Amino acid sequence: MPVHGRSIQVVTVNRGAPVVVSTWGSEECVCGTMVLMEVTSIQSFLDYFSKIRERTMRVVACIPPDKVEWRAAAGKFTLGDLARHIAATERNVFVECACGGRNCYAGCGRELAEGRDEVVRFMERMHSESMDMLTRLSDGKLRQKCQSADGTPITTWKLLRSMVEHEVHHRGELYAYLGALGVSVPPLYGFTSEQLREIAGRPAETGLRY
Ligand code: NI
Repeated sequence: MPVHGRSIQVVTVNRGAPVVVSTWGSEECVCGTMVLMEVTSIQSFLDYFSKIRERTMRVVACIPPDKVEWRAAAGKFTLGDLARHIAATERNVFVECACGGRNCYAGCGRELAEGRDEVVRFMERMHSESMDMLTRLSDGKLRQKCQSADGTPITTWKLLRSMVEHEVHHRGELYAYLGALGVSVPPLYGFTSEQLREIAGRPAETGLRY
């Protein structure tokens, strides 16, 4: 049974009974482990998205200036491509479409921003424009249809949800490529795997930083 509300909630099903497990939302479950996320408040989404982007920017800041256009293999995105791609798709695909426009993505090449500092500034500019546009989106609009990248109708909140997954996917590539280059990168939530093991089961002192 779905649980709906203005806030974003996570719901799972335990032997058929819905259980709210956090402030993120689930609409339906087909088994005891599957949880879907529903975005019902633009402000809650923007708060969440801001934190996602902060963690992405921490990784981008680790790209060595002389490795911005390094690529793992022919045909793969360079590190700079990945950063520019996150920003360009955010602004020109996801947010443009969520706000009633059409996909106007024009690639993620170095002509958009050259060098690590310029890439960071490009990302900040795209994100700032995107946040300004999304701030004007009403909660009601989240439930209405817009166009996806290929023009297919999609519910606006589902498109915004996919923007987050898309960013996280490419952030993971940044982590992997930087790791392969031997660059030290920040743990996602401030703890390494070893630290997580060490603190497991201890009384709470400081929470994970979501
Ligand atoms: Ni992509």
